[in-house]
Amino acid sequence: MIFVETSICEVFLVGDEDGWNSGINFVNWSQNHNFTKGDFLVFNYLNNEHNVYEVIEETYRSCDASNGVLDEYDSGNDKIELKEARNYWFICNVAGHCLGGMRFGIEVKEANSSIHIPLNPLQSPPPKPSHASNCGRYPMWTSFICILAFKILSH
Ligand SMILES: [Cu+2]
Repeated sequence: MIFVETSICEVFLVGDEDGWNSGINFVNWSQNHNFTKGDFLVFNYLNNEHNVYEVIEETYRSCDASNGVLDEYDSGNDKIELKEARNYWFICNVAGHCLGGMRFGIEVKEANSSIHIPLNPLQSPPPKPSHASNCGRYPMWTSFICILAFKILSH
């Protein structure tokens, strides 16, 4: 398999099959993935129980969203494109949830243009259900199919 990294995106389902919920260690989750500019995060949750705030680091640390809020999402199925190579910080702003662990920060890196050729493709791990590739360069409906595909895979 040969692919050019700049032409793909990955879609990360936050919390994997558990989704964006209480009782999950999202710092652990975030540390198990590498994020590249152009990738997407998908937050799945019941929209009357949680929400997603993109905040500055200080707000992430304090869990006090009275300031430092960059964006708010509450659809229950929020797909957020990581458009810039920088740090992103996310919290749930339902009372107590951020302090209870519904928060994480990620470092989004610039895409590099190197071509990857796995030395032994037969031993490559199978694709994980939490991400799908080849979405970024195609129209939105293709991204939707990507999401659909990994939703089906993760059930
Ligand atoms: Cu919450």
